[in-house]
Amino acid sequence: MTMKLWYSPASPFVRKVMVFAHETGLADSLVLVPGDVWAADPEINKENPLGKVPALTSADGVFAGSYLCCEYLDSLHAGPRLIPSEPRQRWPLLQMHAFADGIIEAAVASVVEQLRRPKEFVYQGMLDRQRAKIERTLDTIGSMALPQADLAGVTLGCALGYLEFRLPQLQWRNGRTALSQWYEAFSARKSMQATVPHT
Ligand SMILES: N[C@@H](CCC(=O)N[C@@H](CS)C(=O)NCC(=O)O)C(=O)O
Repeated sequence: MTMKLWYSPASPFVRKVMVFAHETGLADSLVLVPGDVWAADPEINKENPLGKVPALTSADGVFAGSYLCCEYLDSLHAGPRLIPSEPRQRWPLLQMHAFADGIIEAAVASVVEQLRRPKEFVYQGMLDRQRAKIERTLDTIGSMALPQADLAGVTLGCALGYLEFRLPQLQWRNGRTALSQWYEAFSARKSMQATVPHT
């Protein structure tokens, strides 16, 4: 059974779904459909009214947003769940996922502010606010148990990869040795190597 993944090569949320698909052995079931979310009338709007990538068009319907896409993919494979249901595993994992996902949100907001707005409308106060969120959350994550290759690990890997790709000036690794070592190991995984972002 193939599914359509509405896709953009630079989107960290799309990468999250693709890495998740690799980790669950489902990558070959995905057909990547470029979704130009910044075009005037993108095709994607017909299937995802939010006009955002990622969205997954499947036999069971269209799933919008990276979390739901991953949750759906997790229901399709026979291996260990990457989003476990057992409460002692589930809640810490979802807490880490929320922090890592929030870093992606803040980073994407900064990039949109810088790349999509006319220069005269770029608001430095907004950029500073997003940067502070990213710094605080990285420090919080650094004090937590770092994840395995589950939903939380996949999301954290994509978040850190996106910071390096789009916001290298943040130098997120400075003073964060353990997190940096975790990322080195995680980004060497096949799933991450197969999904390196590009413009
Ligand atoms: N919460 C969503 C966020 C998705 C998102 O913001 N995608 C961006 C690309 S990285 C997008 O499509 N932006 C277009 C827009 O906001 O109109 C998710 O987890 O997938």
